[in-house]
Amino acid sequence: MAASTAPSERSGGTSRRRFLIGTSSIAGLSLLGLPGRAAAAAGPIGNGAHVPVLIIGTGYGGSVAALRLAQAGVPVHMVEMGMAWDTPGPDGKIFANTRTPDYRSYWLRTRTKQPIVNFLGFPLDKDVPRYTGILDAEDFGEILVYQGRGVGGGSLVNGGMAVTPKRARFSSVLPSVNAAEMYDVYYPRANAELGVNEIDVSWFDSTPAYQYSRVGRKHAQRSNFDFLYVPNVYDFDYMEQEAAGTVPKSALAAEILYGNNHGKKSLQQTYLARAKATGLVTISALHRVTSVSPASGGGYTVVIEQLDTTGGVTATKTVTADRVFFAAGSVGTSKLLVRMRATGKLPNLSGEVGKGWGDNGNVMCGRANHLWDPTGALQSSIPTAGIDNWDDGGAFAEVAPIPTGIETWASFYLSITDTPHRAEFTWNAAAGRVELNWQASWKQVSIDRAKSIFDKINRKEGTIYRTDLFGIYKIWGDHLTYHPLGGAVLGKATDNYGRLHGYPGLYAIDGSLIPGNTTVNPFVTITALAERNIEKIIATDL
Ligand code: FAE
Repeated sequence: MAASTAPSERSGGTSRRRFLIGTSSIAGLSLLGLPGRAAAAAGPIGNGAHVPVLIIGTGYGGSVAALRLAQAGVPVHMVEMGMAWDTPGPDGKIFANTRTPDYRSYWLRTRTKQPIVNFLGFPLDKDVPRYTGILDAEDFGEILVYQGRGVGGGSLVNGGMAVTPKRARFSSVLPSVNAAEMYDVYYPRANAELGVNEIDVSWFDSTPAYQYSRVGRKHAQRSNFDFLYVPNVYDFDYMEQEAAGTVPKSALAAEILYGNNHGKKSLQQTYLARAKATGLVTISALHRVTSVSPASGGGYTVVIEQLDTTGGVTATKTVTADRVFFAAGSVGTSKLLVRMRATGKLPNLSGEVGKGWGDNGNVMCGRANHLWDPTGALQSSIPTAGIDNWDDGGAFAEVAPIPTGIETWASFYLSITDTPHRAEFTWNAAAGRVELNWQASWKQVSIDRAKSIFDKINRKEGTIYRTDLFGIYKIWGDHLTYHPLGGAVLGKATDNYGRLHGYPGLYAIDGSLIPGNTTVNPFVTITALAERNIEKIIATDL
Protein backbone atom coordinates (compact mmCIF):
# COMPACT_ATOMS: atom_id res chain seq x y z
CA MET A 1 0.00 0.00 0.00
CA ALA A 2 2.72 2.40 1.00
CA ALA A 3 4.95 4.09 -1.56
CA SER A 4 8.56 3.75 -0.54
CA THR A 5 11.98 3.53 -2.05
CA ALA A 6 13.36 0.04 -2.63
CA PRO A 7 15.42 -1.28 0.23
CA SER A 8 18.85 -0.45 -1.04
CA GLU A 9 21.44 0.54 1.52
CA ARG A 10 24.13 2.59 -0.10
CA SER A 11 26.08 4.23 2.66
CA GLY A 12 29.60 5.27 1.73
CA GLY A 13 32.22 3.32 3.60
CA THR A 14 34.36 2.92 0.52
CA SER A 15 37.05 5.49 1.21
CA ARG A 16 38.98 3.37 3.70
CA ARG A 17 38.57 0.45 1.38
CA ARG A 18 40.00 2.46 -1.51
CA PHE A 19 42.96 3.35 0.64
CA LEU A 20 43.56 -0.30 1.48
CA ILE A 21 43.27 -1.31 -2.14
CA GLY A 22 45.70 1.42 -3.07
CA THR A 23 48.19 0.10 -0.56
CA SER A 24 47.79 -3.51 -1.60
CA SER A 25 48.11 -2.44 -5.19
CA ILE A 26 51.62 -1.16 -4.60
CA ALA A 27 52.50 -4.25 -2.58
CA GLY A 28 51.06 -6.47 -5.28
CA LEU A 29 53.10 -4.85 -8.00
CA SER A 30 56.36 -5.19 -6.16
CA LEU A 31 55.59 -8.79 -5.21
CA LEU A 32 55.02 -9.65 -8.82
CA GLY A 33 58.07 -7.67 -9.88
CA LEU A 34 56.01 -5.79 -12.46
CA PRO A 35 56.76 -2.36 -13.86
CA GLY A 36 53.44 -0.88 -12.72
CA ARG A 37 51.12 0.61 -15.30
CA ALA A 38 53.17 -0.53 -18.28
CA ALA A 39 52.53 -4.17 -17.37
CA ALA A 40 49.48 -4.78 -19.55
CA ALA A 41 50.09 -5.27 -23.24
CA ALA A 42 47.77 -3.40 -25.59
CA GLY A 43 45.64 -5.01 -28.26
CA PRO A 44 43.97 -8.40 -28.54
CA ILE A 45 45.62 -11.37 -26.95
CA GLY A 46 48.28 -13.11 -29.05
CA ASN A 47 48.62 -16.80 -29.78
CA GLY A 48 50.99 -18.37 -27.23
CA ALA A 49 50.55 -15.59 -24.68
CA HIS A 50 50.91 -16.28 -20.98
CA VAL A 51 48.82 -14.18 -18.59
CA PRO A 52 48.55 -14.25 -14.78
CA VAL A 53 44.76 -13.95 -14.88
CA LEU A 54 42.33 -14.52 -17.71
CA ILE A 55 38.69 -13.53 -17.24
CA ILE A 56 36.09 -15.03 -19.57
CA GLY A 57 33.37 -12.41 -20.13
CA THR A 58 33.02 -8.70 -19.36
CA GLY A 59 29.65 -8.53 -17.57
CA TYR A 60 29.14 -7.73 -13.89
CA GLY A 61 31.12 -10.57 -12.34
CA GLY A 62 34.01 -10.21 -14.77
CA SER A 63 34.22 -6.43 -14.40
CA VAL A 64 34.29 -6.55 -10.61
CA ALA A 65 37.03 -9.20 -10.70
CA ALA A 66 39.06 -7.21 -13.24
CA LEU A 67 38.92 -3.97 -11.26
CA ARG A 68 39.79 -5.48 -7.90
CA LEU A 69 42.57 -7.72 -9.24
CA ALA A 70 44.11 -4.81 -11.12
CA GLN A 71 43.90 -2.61 -8.04
CA ALA A 72 45.77 -5.36 -6.20
CA GLY A 73 48.48 -5.11 -8.86
CA VAL A 74 47.59 -8.20 -10.85
CA PRO A 75 47.57 -7.82 -14.66
CA VAL A 76 44.33 -9.12 -16.11
CA HIS A 77 43.27 -10.13 -19.60
CA MET A 78 39.54 -10.17 -20.33
CA VAL A 79 38.16 -12.18 -23.24
CA GLU A 80 34.76 -11.13 -24.61
CA MET A 81 32.93 -12.87 -27.46
CA GLY A 82 30.86 -9.76 -28.29
CA MET A 83 31.93 -6.46 -29.79
CA ALA A 84 33.60 -3.53 -28.06
CA TRP A 85 30.63 -1.19 -28.76
CA ASP A 86 32.81 1.90 -28.93
CA THR A 87 32.43 2.87 -32.60
CA PRO A 88 29.46 4.66 -34.19
CA GLY A 89 27.63 3.06 -37.11
CA PRO A 90 26.72 4.84 -40.37
CA ASP A 91 23.95 6.78 -38.57
CA GLY A 92 26.53 8.26 -36.19
CA LYS A 93 25.23 6.23 -33.27
CA ILE A 94 26.81 3.28 -31.50
CA PHE A 95 23.52 1.62 -30.58
CA ALA A 96 20.29 0.99 -32.52
CA ASN A 97 16.87 2.18 -31.37
CA THR A 98 14.25 -0.31 -30.13
CA ARG A 99 11.80 1.04 -32.69
CA THR A 100 14.15 0.44 -35.61
CA PRO A 101 16.20 -2.70 -34.95
CA ASP A 102 19.00 -3.22 -37.46
CA TYR A 103 22.18 -5.26 -37.96
CA ARG A 104 23.47 -4.10 -34.53
CA SER A 105 20.50 -5.44 -32.62
CA TYR A 106 20.80 -9.24 -32.55
CA TRP A 107 23.55 -11.76 -32.02
CA LEU A 108 23.97 -13.76 -35.23
CA ARG A 109 20.32 -13.85 -36.26
CA THR A 110 18.82 -13.06 -39.64
CA ARG A 111 15.50 -12.08 -38.10
CA THR A 112 14.82 -10.11 -34.94
CA LYS A 113 13.42 -12.01 -31.95
CA GLN A 114 11.62 -9.30 -30.04
CA PRO A 115 10.33 -10.08 -26.53
CA ILE A 116 6.93 -8.63 -27.48
CA VAL A 117 6.18 -10.50 -30.67
CA ASN A 118 2.91 -8.93 -31.73
CA PHE A 119 1.10 -5.65 -31.49
CA LEU A 120 -2.57 -5.15 -32.37
CA GLY A 121 -2.43 -8.34 -34.39
CA PHE A 122 0.68 -7.42 -36.36
CA PRO A 123 3.91 -9.38 -35.96
CA LEU A 124 6.81 -7.13 -34.97
CA ASP A 125 9.82 -9.15 -36.08
CA LYS A 126 11.71 -8.31 -39.24
CA ASP A 127 14.72 -9.47 -41.21
CA VAL A 128 18.13 -8.09 -40.28
CA PRO A 129 21.62 -8.85 -41.62
CA ARG A 130 23.46 -11.52 -39.64
CA TYR A 131 25.90 -9.69 -37.39
CA THR A 132 27.55 -9.96 -33.99
CA GLY A 133 24.84 -7.70 -32.55
CA ILE A 134 24.23 -6.73 -28.97
CA LEU A 135 21.28 -8.87 -27.83
CA ASP A 136 21.34 -12.65 -27.88
CA ALA A 137 18.03 -14.48 -27.77
CA GLU A 138 19.50 -17.92 -27.11
CA ASP A 139 17.00 -20.66 -27.86
CA PHE A 140 17.00 -23.74 -25.63
CA GLY A 141 13.83 -25.17 -27.17
CA GLU A 142 11.49 -24.67 -24.21
CA ILE A 143 12.86 -21.28 -23.18
CA LEU A 144 14.45 -18.28 -24.86
CA VAL A 145 17.25 -16.75 -22.79
CA TYR A 146 18.04 -13.10 -23.52
CA GLN A 147 21.61 -11.96 -22.83
CA GLY A 148 23.81 -8.99 -23.63
CA ARG A 149 26.78 -9.55 -25.94
CA GLY A 150 29.72 -7.19 -25.92
CA VAL A 151 32.12 -5.40 -23.61
CA GLY A 152 29.86 -4.74 -20.63
CA GLY A 153 27.73 -7.90 -20.98
CA GLY A 154 24.15 -7.53 -19.80
CA SER A 155 24.75 -3.94 -18.68
CA LEU A 156 24.62 -2.92 -22.36
CA VAL A 157 21.04 -4.04 -22.89
CA ASN A 158 19.33 -4.22 -19.53
CA GLY A 159 16.76 -1.92 -17.96
CA GLY A 160 19.23 -0.70 -15.37
CA MET A 161 16.89 -1.55 -12.50
CA ALA A 162 19.23 -1.76 -9.55
CA VAL A 163 17.41 -3.58 -6.80
CA THR A 164 18.87 -4.74 -3.53
CA PRO A 165 16.69 -7.59 -2.26
CA LYS A 166 15.06 -7.29 1.14
CA ARG A 167 17.50 -8.60 3.67
CA ALA A 168 15.07 -11.14 5.08
CA ARG A 169 14.81 -12.70 1.62
CA PHE A 170 18.53 -12.79 0.89
CA SER A 171 19.28 -15.65 3.26
CA SER A 172 16.69 -17.86 1.60
CA VAL A 173 18.62 -17.38 -1.67
CA LEU A 174 22.21 -17.75 -0.45
CA PRO A 175 22.08 -19.23 3.08
CA SER A 176 25.84 -19.86 3.26
CA VAL A 177 26.68 -16.18 2.77
CA ASN A 178 26.99 -13.86 5.78
CA ALA A 179 24.07 -11.49 5.20
CA ALA A 180 25.37 -8.89 7.65
CA GLU A 181 28.58 -8.54 5.61
CA MET A 182 26.60 -8.31 2.38
CA TYR A 183 24.31 -5.55 3.65
CA ASP A 184 26.97 -3.65 5.59
CA VAL A 185 29.77 -3.81 3.04
CA TYR A 186 29.20 -5.43 -0.34
CA TYR A 187 25.75 -4.19 -1.37
CA PRO A 188 26.71 -0.58 -0.49
CA ARG A 189 29.99 -1.00 -2.38
CA ALA A 190 28.26 -2.45 -5.44
CA ASN A 191 25.60 0.28 -5.49
CA ALA A 192 28.23 3.03 -5.16
CA GLU A 193 30.46 1.63 -7.92
CA LEU A 194 27.52 0.98 -10.26
CA GLY A 195 26.38 4.60 -9.91
CA VAL A 196 22.90 3.68 -8.71
CA ASN A 197 20.56 6.66 -8.30
CA GLU A 198 16.92 7.28 -7.54
CA ILE A 199 14.29 9.27 -9.35
CA ASP A 200 13.18 12.60 -7.91
CA VAL A 201 9.61 11.79 -6.93
CA SER A 202 8.34 15.30 -7.67
CA TRP A 203 9.66 14.99 -11.22
CA PHE A 204 8.21 11.46 -11.48
CA ASP A 205 4.87 12.95 -10.45
CA SER A 206 4.90 15.62 -13.13
CA THR A 207 6.69 14.33 -16.25
CA PRO A 208 4.64 12.92 -19.16
CA ALA A 209 7.40 10.31 -19.58
CA TYR A 210 6.29 8.45 -16.42
CA GLN A 211 2.55 8.68 -16.85
CA TYR A 212 2.60 4.91 -17.51
CA SER A 213 4.28 4.36 -14.14
CA ARG A 214 1.88 6.66 -12.35
CA VAL A 215 -1.00 4.65 -13.80
CA GLY A 216 0.83 1.54 -12.55
CA ARG A 217 1.17 3.12 -9.11
CA LYS A 218 -2.47 4.16 -8.96
CA HIS A 219 -3.67 0.69 -9.89
CA ALA A 220 -1.28 -1.02 -7.47
CA GLN A 221 -2.26 1.19 -4.57
CA ARG A 222 -5.99 0.96 -5.24
CA SER A 223 -5.58 -2.82 -4.88
CA ASN A 224 -3.56 -2.40 -1.68
CA PHE A 225 -0.21 -3.59 -3.04
CA ASP A 226 3.17 -2.24 -1.91
CA PHE A 227 4.46 0.16 -4.56
CA LEU A 228 8.19 0.91 -4.79
CA TYR A 229 10.28 3.49 -6.61
CA VAL A 230 13.09 1.34 -7.96
CA PRO A 231 16.66 2.72 -8.16
CA ASN A 232 18.41 2.61 -11.53
CA VAL A 233 21.84 3.11 -13.10
CA TYR A 234 20.37 5.47 -15.70
CA ASP A 235 21.29 9.02 -14.67
CA PHE A 236 17.96 10.62 -13.74
CA ASP A 237 19.50 14.11 -13.86
CA TYR A 238 20.38 13.44 -17.48
CA MET A 239 16.85 12.21 -18.13
CA GLU A 240 15.42 15.44 -16.73
CA GLN A 241 17.66 17.34 -19.15
CA GLU A 242 16.36 15.14 -21.98
CA ALA A 243 12.85 16.16 -21.02
CA ALA A 244 13.96 19.81 -20.99
CA GLY A 245 15.40 19.38 -24.49
CA THR A 246 18.94 20.41 -23.54
CA VAL A 247 20.78 17.13 -24.26
CA PRO A 248 20.48 14.33 -26.83
CA LYS A 249 17.66 11.96 -25.95
CA SER A 250 18.10 8.30 -25.08
CA ALA A 251 15.62 7.02 -22.43
CA LEU A 252 13.06 9.45 -23.81
CA ALA A 253 13.78 8.33 -27.37
CA ALA A 254 13.03 4.62 -26.86
CA GLU A 255 16.61 3.47 -26.50
CA ILE A 256 17.20 0.50 -24.22
CA LEU A 257 17.09 -3.10 -25.47
CA TYR A 258 19.79 -2.60 -28.11
CA GLY A 259 21.86 -0.16 -26.03
CA ASN A 260 21.59 3.41 -24.76
CA ASN A 261 23.64 6.05 -26.59
CA HIS A 262 23.41 8.41 -23.59
CA GLY A 263 22.47 8.57 -19.94
CA LYS A 264 22.94 5.00 -18.81
CA LYS A 265 25.89 4.04 -16.66
CA SER A 266 26.68 0.68 -18.12
CA LEU A 267 29.79 -1.18 -16.97
CA GLN A 268 31.71 0.60 -19.74
CA GLN A 269 31.26 3.83 -17.76
CA THR A 270 31.79 2.38 -14.26
CA TYR A 271 33.73 -0.76 -13.30
CA LEU A 272 35.38 -1.25 -16.69
CA ALA A 273 36.44 2.39 -17.01
CA ARG A 274 38.08 2.24 -13.60
CA ALA A 275 39.63 -1.14 -14.38
CA LYS A 276 41.14 0.13 -17.63
CA ALA A 277 42.42 3.25 -15.88
CA THR A 278 44.69 1.07 -13.75
CA GLY A 279 46.66 0.27 -16.91
CA LEU A 280 46.64 -3.39 -15.94
CA VAL A 281 43.50 -4.57 -17.73
CA THR A 282 43.36 -5.51 -21.40
CA ILE A 283 40.25 -6.66 -23.25
CA SER A 284 40.04 -8.82 -26.35
CA ALA A 285 36.62 -8.23 -27.91
CA LEU A 286 35.20 -10.60 -30.55
CA HIS A 287 37.16 -13.41 -28.91
CA ARG A 288 35.30 -16.48 -27.67
CA VAL A 289 36.75 -19.00 -25.22
CA THR A 290 36.08 -22.56 -26.34
CA SER A 291 38.23 -24.64 -24.02
CA VAL A 292 39.96 -24.54 -20.63
CA SER A 293 42.14 -27.42 -19.42
CA PRO A 294 45.11 -27.91 -17.08
CA ALA A 295 48.45 -26.93 -18.70
CA SER A 296 51.33 -29.37 -18.34
CA GLY A 297 53.58 -26.80 -16.70
CA GLY A 298 50.90 -25.56 -14.27
CA GLY A 299 48.08 -23.12 -14.78
CA TYR A 300 45.54 -23.60 -17.56
CA THR A 301 45.54 -23.82 -21.32
CA VAL A 302 42.78 -21.66 -22.80
CA VAL A 303 41.69 -21.96 -26.41
CA ILE A 304 40.15 -18.83 -27.91
CA GLU A 305 38.49 -18.22 -31.27
CA GLN A 306 38.72 -14.78 -32.81
CA LEU A 307 35.50 -13.85 -34.60
CA ASP A 308 34.57 -11.52 -37.44
CA THR A 309 31.28 -9.62 -37.39
CA THR A 310 29.44 -12.38 -39.25
CA GLY A 311 30.43 -14.85 -36.54
CA GLY A 312 33.12 -16.49 -38.67
CA VAL A 313 36.28 -17.73 -36.94
CA THR A 314 39.30 -15.83 -38.26
CA ALA A 315 41.95 -17.26 -35.90
CA THR A 316 42.29 -19.80 -33.13
CA LYS A 317 44.66 -18.90 -30.32
CA THR A 318 46.04 -21.00 -27.50
CA VAL A 319 47.20 -19.16 -24.41
CA THR A 320 48.09 -20.09 -20.85
CA ALA A 321 46.78 -18.46 -17.70
CA ASP A 322 47.79 -19.04 -14.09
CA ARG A 323 44.19 -18.46 -13.05
CA VAL A 324 40.93 -18.38 -14.97
CA PHE A 325 37.75 -16.64 -13.86
CA PHE A 326 34.54 -17.86 -15.51
CA ALA A 327 32.40 -14.74 -15.89
CA ALA A 328 30.59 -15.66 -19.10
CA GLY A 329 27.18 -15.29 -17.43
CA SER A 330 25.00 -18.07 -16.05
CA VAL A 331 24.51 -19.65 -19.47
CA GLY A 332 28.01 -19.02 -20.85
CA THR A 333 29.83 -20.27 -17.76
CA SER A 334 27.55 -23.30 -17.38
CA LYS A 335 27.89 -24.29 -21.03
CA LEU A 336 31.68 -24.09 -20.91
CA LEU A 337 32.05 -25.98 -17.63
CA VAL A 338 29.57 -28.73 -18.54
CA ARG A 339 31.30 -29.29 -21.86
CA MET A 340 34.79 -29.28 -20.32
CA ARG A 341 33.73 -31.86 -17.74
CA ALA A 342 31.98 -34.12 -20.25
CA THR A 343 34.73 -34.00 -22.87
CA GLY A 344 37.53 -34.81 -20.42
CA LYS A 345 39.12 -31.35 -20.35
CA LEU A 346 38.14 -30.75 -16.73
CA PRO A 347 36.86 -34.18 -15.67
CA ASN A 348 37.17 -33.54 -11.93
CA LEU A 349 34.63 -30.71 -11.87
CA SER A 350 31.84 -31.33 -9.38
CA GLY A 351 28.70 -33.23 -10.40
CA GLU A 352 26.88 -30.09 -9.27
CA VAL A 353 28.20 -28.17 -12.30
CA GLY A 354 25.29 -27.49 -14.66
CA LYS A 355 22.64 -27.79 -11.94
CA GLY A 356 20.48 -25.28 -10.13
CA TRP A 357 19.59 -23.17 -13.16
CA GLY A 358 16.51 -20.96 -12.98
CA ASP A 359 14.78 -18.16 -14.87
CA ASN A 360 14.25 -15.87 -11.84
CA GLY A 361 10.59 -16.69 -12.38
CA ASN A 362 10.30 -14.17 -15.23
CA VAL A 363 6.92 -13.77 -16.86
CA MET A 364 5.47 -10.80 -18.77
CA CYS A 365 1.95 -9.55 -19.29
CA GLY A 366 0.02 -6.50 -20.39
CA ARG A 367 -3.27 -5.08 -19.14
CA ALA A 368 -5.75 -3.15 -21.26
CA ASN A 369 -6.77 0.05 -19.51
CA HIS A 370 -9.92 2.06 -19.99
CA LEU A 371 -9.91 4.81 -22.59
CA TRP A 372 -10.01 7.41 -19.79
CA ASP A 373 -6.82 5.97 -18.32
CA PRO A 374 -4.12 6.53 -20.98
CA THR A 375 -0.51 5.49 -20.25
CA GLY A 376 1.03 8.15 -22.50
CA ALA A 377 2.54 8.30 -25.97
CA LEU A 378 5.91 9.29 -24.49
CA GLN A 379 7.23 6.57 -22.19
CA SER A 380 10.69 6.62 -20.65
CA SER A 381 12.31 3.35 -21.61
CA ILE A 382 13.82 3.15 -18.12
CA PRO A 383 11.52 1.42 -15.63
CA THR A 384 11.54 2.90 -12.15
CA ALA A 385 8.53 1.41 -10.41
CA GLY A 386 7.70 -1.95 -8.88
CA ILE A 387 4.86 -3.76 -7.15
CA ASP A 388 5.96 -5.99 -4.29
CA ASN A 389 3.67 -8.90 -3.47
CA TRP A 390 6.45 -11.37 -2.71
CA ASP A 391 5.46 -12.19 0.83
CA ASP A 392 1.79 -12.78 0.07
CA GLY A 393 1.79 -13.96 -3.55
CA GLY A 394 5.41 -14.74 -4.48
CA ALA A 395 5.68 -12.02 -7.13
CA PHE A 396 7.60 -8.78 -7.61
CA ALA A 397 6.47 -6.94 -10.74
CA GLU A 398 8.24 -4.10 -12.47
CA VAL A 399 6.04 -1.57 -14.20
CA ALA A 400 7.66 -1.66 -17.63
CA PRO A 401 7.35 0.71 -20.58
CA ILE A 402 6.08 0.02 -24.10
CA PRO A 403 7.88 2.92 -25.78
CA THR A 404 6.10 2.71 -29.13
CA GLY A 405 5.63 6.47 -29.40
CA ILE A 406 1.85 6.13 -29.63
CA GLU A 407 -0.86 5.83 -27.00
CA THR A 408 -1.48 2.15 -26.29
CA TRP A 409 -3.75 2.25 -23.22
CA ALA A 410 -1.64 -0.69 -22.07
CA SER A 411 0.07 -1.31 -18.77
CA PHE A 412 2.99 -3.67 -19.19
CA TYR A 413 4.78 -5.69 -16.50
CA LEU A 414 7.77 -7.98 -16.10
CA SER A 415 7.23 -10.12 -13.01
CA ILE A 416 9.89 -11.91 -11.00
CA THR A 417 8.27 -14.84 -9.23
CA ASP A 418 9.06 -17.44 -6.62
CA THR A 419 9.24 -20.64 -8.62
CA PRO A 420 10.58 -23.99 -7.38
CA HIS A 421 11.70 -25.25 -10.78
CA ARG A 422 15.40 -25.65 -11.53
CA ALA A 423 16.84 -27.00 -14.76
CA GLU A 424 20.16 -28.68 -15.57
CA PHE A 425 22.62 -28.19 -18.41
CA THR A 426 23.88 -31.46 -19.91
CA TRP A 427 26.21 -32.42 -22.73
CA ASN A 428 24.63 -34.04 -25.78
CA ALA A 429 27.63 -35.83 -27.30
CA ALA A 430 25.80 -36.88 -30.47
CA ALA A 431 24.68 -33.34 -31.22
CA GLY A 432 27.92 -31.82 -29.90
CA ARG A 433 26.15 -29.22 -27.80
CA VAL A 434 25.06 -28.36 -24.28
CA GLU A 435 21.33 -28.62 -23.68
CA LEU A 436 19.05 -27.32 -20.95
CA ASN A 437 16.16 -29.46 -19.70
CA TRP A 438 13.85 -26.55 -18.87
CA GLN A 439 10.18 -27.30 -19.53
CA ALA A 440 7.79 -24.66 -20.84
CA SER A 441 5.02 -25.95 -18.57
CA TRP A 442 7.06 -24.94 -15.51
CA LYS A 443 6.12 -21.32 -16.18
CA GLN A 444 2.57 -22.02 -14.95
CA VAL A 445 3.76 -21.44 -11.38
CA SER A 446 5.09 -18.02 -12.39
CA ILE A 447 1.84 -17.17 -14.16
CA ASP A 448 -0.15 -18.16 -11.07
CA ARG A 449 2.08 -15.98 -8.87
CA ALA A 450 1.85 -13.01 -11.23
CA LYS A 451 -1.93 -13.42 -11.28
CA SER A 452 -1.87 -12.83 -7.52
CA ILE A 453 -1.22 -9.22 -8.49
CA PHE A 454 -2.91 -8.68 -11.84
CA ASP A 455 -6.15 -10.63 -11.38
CA LYS A 456 -6.78 -8.50 -8.32
CA ILE A 457 -5.94 -5.25 -10.14
CA ASN A 458 -8.12 -6.23 -13.10
CA ARG A 459 -11.02 -7.02 -10.79
CA LYS A 460 -10.65 -3.73 -8.97
CA GLU A 461 -10.24 -1.64 -12.14
CA GLY A 462 -12.74 -3.55 -14.27
CA THR A 463 -10.00 -4.19 -16.84
CA ILE A 464 -8.71 -7.22 -18.74
CA TYR A 465 -5.40 -8.70 -19.86
CA ARG A 466 -4.01 -7.77 -23.28
CA THR A 467 -4.09 -10.79 -25.55
CA ASP A 468 -2.20 -9.35 -28.53
CA LEU A 469 1.36 -8.93 -27.23
CA PHE A 470 2.77 -12.45 -27.19
CA GLY A 471 0.85 -14.01 -30.05
CA ILE A 472 -2.76 -14.16 -31.13
CA TYR A 473 -4.96 -14.41 -28.02
CA LYS A 474 -1.99 -15.12 -25.78
CA ILE A 475 -1.88 -13.35 -22.43
CA TRP A 476 1.43 -14.42 -20.93
CA GLY A 477 4.96 -13.84 -22.13
CA ASP A 478 6.06 -17.15 -20.64
CA HIS A 479 8.51 -18.24 -23.32
CA LEU A 480 11.55 -16.29 -22.12
CA THR A 481 13.80 -15.03 -19.38
CA TYR A 482 15.95 -11.91 -19.04
CA HIS A 483 17.45 -13.21 -15.79
CA PRO A 484 19.28 -16.53 -16.22
CA LEU A 485 20.83 -17.60 -12.91
CA GLY A 486 22.70 -20.68 -11.66
CA GLY A 487 24.60 -23.59 -13.18
CA ALA A 488 27.68 -23.31 -10.95
CA VAL A 489 25.95 -22.68 -7.65
CA LEU A 490 27.89 -21.22 -4.73
CA GLY A 491 28.64 -23.80 -2.07
CA LYS A 492 27.76 -26.66 -4.45
CA ALA A 493 29.74 -26.56 -7.70
CA THR A 494 32.16 -24.20 -5.94
CA ASP A 495 33.23 -23.50 -2.39
CA ASN A 496 31.64 -20.62 -0.50
CA TYR A 497 33.68 -18.06 -2.53
CA GLY A 498 33.36 -19.35 -6.08
CA ARG A 499 36.46 -21.57 -6.23
CA LEU A 500 35.52 -24.42 -8.56
CA HIS A 501 35.93 -27.78 -6.84
CA GLY A 502 38.64 -29.98 -8.33
CA TYR A 503 40.76 -27.24 -9.94
CA PRO A 504 42.77 -24.73 -7.88
CA GLY A 505 42.97 -21.45 -9.77
CA LEU A 506 39.60 -21.82 -11.52
CA TYR A 507 36.75 -19.62 -10.29
CA ALA A 508 33.13 -18.84 -11.17
CA ILE A 509 32.24 -15.20 -10.41
CA ASP A 510 28.99 -14.34 -12.23
CA GLY A 511 25.28 -15.11 -12.19
CA SER A 512 26.04 -18.84 -12.42
CA LEU A 513 26.73 -18.79 -8.67
CA ILE A 514 23.17 -17.82 -7.75
CA PRO A 515 20.69 -20.70 -7.49
CA GLY A 516 18.04 -19.66 -9.97
CA ASN A 517 16.35 -16.74 -8.22
CA THR A 518 17.18 -13.48 -6.44
CA THR A 519 13.59 -12.38 -5.56
CA VAL A 520 14.27 -9.13 -7.49
CA ASN A 521 16.24 -8.07 -10.59
CA PRO A 522 19.63 -9.70 -10.24
CA PHE A 523 22.58 -7.51 -11.25
CA VAL A 524 23.15 -5.72 -7.95
CA THR A 525 23.30 -9.08 -6.18
CA ILE A 526 25.64 -10.51 -8.82
CA THR A 527 27.89 -7.46 -8.39
CA ALA A 528 27.83 -7.49 -4.59
CA LEU A 529 28.54 -11.22 -4.42
CA ALA A 530 31.45 -10.78 -6.85
CA GLU A 531 32.82 -7.98 -4.64
CA ARG A 532 32.64 -10.29 -1.63
CA ASN A 533 34.22 -13.26 -3.38
CA ILE A 534 37.06 -11.42 -5.11
CA GLU A 535 38.06 -9.73 -1.87
CA LYS A 536 38.48 -13.13 -0.22
CA ILE A 537 40.25 -14.61 -3.25
CA ILE A 538 42.73 -11.71 -3.45
CA ALA A 539 43.41 -11.94 0.28
CA THR A 540 43.96 -15.69 0.40
CA ASP A 541 44.83 -17.07 -3.04
CA LEU A 542 47.07 -14.45 -4.63
P1 FAE B 1 26.70 -11.10 -18.27
O1 FAE B 1 26.43 -9.69 -17.91
O2 FAE B 1 25.71 -11.83 -19.10
O3 FAE B 1 28.13 -11.13 -18.99
C1 FAE B 1 28.67 -12.29 -19.54
C2 FAE B 1 29.55 -11.90 -20.71
O4 FAE B 1 30.32 -13.04 -21.11
C3 FAE B 1 28.77 -11.45 -21.95
O5 FAE B 1 29.27 -10.21 -22.38
C4 FAE B 1 29.03 -12.56 -22.97
O6 FAE B 1 29.06 -12.10 -24.30
C5 FAE B 1 30.37 -13.09 -22.53
N1 FAE B 1 30.62 -14.49 -22.91
C6 FAE B 1 29.78 -15.53 -22.83
N2 FAE B 1 30.37 -16.68 -23.23
C7 FAE B 1 31.65 -16.34 -23.60
C8 FAE B 1 32.75 -17.08 -24.12
N3 FAE B 1 32.67 -18.40 -24.32
N4 FAE B 1 33.89 -16.40 -24.41
C9 FAE B 1 33.97 -15.07 -24.20
N5 FAE B 1 32.95 -14.32 -23.70
C10 FAE B 1 31.80 -14.95 -23.41
O7 FAE B 1 26.92 -11.99 -16.96
N6 FAE B 1 19.04 -7.19 -14.38
C11 FAE B 1 18.76 -6.27 -13.42
O8 FAE B 1 19.23 -6.40 -12.28
N7 FAE B 1 17.99 -5.17 -13.71
C12 FAE B 1 17.43 -4.99 -14.95
O9 FAE B 1 16.75 -3.98 -15.18
C13 FAE B 1 17.68 -5.97 -15.95
N8 FAE B 1 17.11 -5.87 -17.18
C14 FAE B 1 17.47 -6.77 -18.15
C15 FAE B 1 16.97 -6.60 -19.44
C16 FAE B 1 17.39 -7.45 -20.47
C17 FAE B 1 16.85 -7.27 -21.86
C18 FAE B 1 18.33 -8.48 -20.20
C19 FAE B 1 18.82 -9.40 -21.29
C20 FAE B 1 18.81 -8.66 -18.91
C21 FAE B 1 18.38 -7.82 -17.89
N9 FAE B 1 18.87 -7.96 -16.59
C22 FAE B 1 18.54 -7.05 -15.62
C23 FAE B 1 19.76 -9.10 -16.23
C24 FAE B 1 21.22 -8.70 -16.07
O10 FAE B 1 21.66 -7.95 -17.19
C25 FAE B 1 22.06 -9.99 -15.91
O11 FAE B 1 21.60 -10.65 -14.75
C26 FAE B 1 23.54 -9.71 -15.78
O12 FAE B 1 24.04 -9.05 -16.91
C27 FAE B 1 24.32 -11.00 -15.57
O13 FAE B 1 25.65 -10.65 -15.22
P2 FAE B 1 26.82 -11.70 -15.39
O14 FAE B 1 28.06 -11.08 -14.89
O15 FAE B 1 26.40 -13.00 -14.81
